[in-house]
Parts: sequence; structure tokens; C-alpha cells
Amino acid sequence: MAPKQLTAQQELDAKRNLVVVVVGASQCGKSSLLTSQLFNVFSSFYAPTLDQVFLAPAPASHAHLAAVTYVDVGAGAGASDRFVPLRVQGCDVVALAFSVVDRASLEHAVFRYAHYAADYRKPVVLVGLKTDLRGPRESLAERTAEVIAWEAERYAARIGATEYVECSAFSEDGLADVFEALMRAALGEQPRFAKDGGK
Ligand SMILES: Nc1nc2c(ncn2[C@@H]2O[C@H](COP(=O)(O)OP(=O)(O)O)[C@@H](O)[C@H]2O)c(=O)[nH]1
Ligand SMILES: [Mg+2]
Repeated sequence: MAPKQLTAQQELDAKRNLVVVVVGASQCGKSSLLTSQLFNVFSSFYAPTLDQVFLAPAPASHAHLAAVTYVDVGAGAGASDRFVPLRVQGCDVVALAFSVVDRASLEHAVFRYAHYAADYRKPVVLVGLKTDLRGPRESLAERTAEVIAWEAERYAARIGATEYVECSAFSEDGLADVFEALMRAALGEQPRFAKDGGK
């Protein structure tokens, strides 16, 4: 089969190895996001992770890219966030991750990590995780901990994220969309939200 004809921009991109950095609160589901997408594996055990790097083929939607490096900057086992600024500085896009059933993890992501992306002028995609855990809740505490999509979109707009996307590493719902959104943001494709557009 003849090689696919690429646009001039795609030819340039084809030589690039994009770097995606995943940051967010401990146990919000960062490592599971990557292992589900890259290795098709989901484990219900929590193993703390600290600064793990994976080199993988690009998602099908951006198959012309040479490769993608994913950096899982875990805050595992109470470790400090000392790797975060270094990793963000060297990346093409920040995946700002939180769990949609843990409002505190959204606030953690937005108030603790979003500024690194702003400091180094990196595009951000806000990524909601564990969507399979949404559903009828017994207690008021559980119900108020849940984050619905439009709330997350407001936060995404406030921090100037290019998109809000959500998925489940467990059911794989929305998983491919998350990785496509990361590629779009890394390549500077049109942001959906203007900065402060959610006010
Ligand atoms: N039900 C469900 N559990 C998840 C999902 N993603 C992660 N988990 C669980 O949440 C816990 C923390 O996940 P992990 O990926 O290690 O979080 P990290 O600390 O952010 O890397 C583990 O017990 C995972 O099995 C998901 O999409 N659905
Ligand atoms: Mg981890």
C-alpha cells in the first residue's frame, strides 16, 4: 500500500515525539488511565507510583506522529510534588486529572497543579476519571462529592484548558477520546474554551 499523503504540517509533526504529562491528586486514577489505554489492563489494586515514563505509538487519530511519551507524575504515598514543575516544563501538554466522584480531587488539580501549566505556557486538558462510579448514591456526602460534566467544564474554562473530557479506565468509556483531545491540545489545535470564558 502506498504511504498516506501527509499535509506539510503533518510531515513536520511526524518527526515529533509528543510528551504528555499526567498530574493530579493521589489515587484519582492517573496510572489506571495510562495502563488501560496503553496496555489494555485494569487493576483494582492501588500501587503508589512516582514519575513513571511510557513510550507508546500515537493514538489512531494521530497515527502520523512518530511516538508519544506519557509521564505519570504520581504523587504516590504522600511523596512531594518536586517532579511536577520539571516534568511540566518539558512537556507538550498537561493532562490535569481528577476523579469525577471526588470533588476534592478536582479542587486539588485546579488549585495545586494548574498554575504549573500556566507558568510554563503549556496547554492543559482537564480530564475527569472514574466515570463508571457515578450513579445513585446513598449518602449526602457521596452525592455532593460527585462532579457533573458542566461543573468541570466551568473549571476548564476558568483555567484556560483547551477541553474538558472524561472517561473510565475500568469500562473504557470515553478513553480513546481523552487521548485524542490530548493530541489536539499538544499540536495546538483550536481551543474550545477561551481563557476566563466560563465566568
Ligand atoms: N471503578 C474505577 N476505579 C478506578 C478507575 N481508575 C482507577 N481506579 C481505581 O482507583 C485506585 C487508584 O487508581 P490509580 O490509577 O492507582 O491512581 P493514581 O494514584 O492517580 O495513579 C485504584 O484502586 C484503581 O483501581 C476507574 O476508571 N474506575
Ligand atoms: Mg499512580
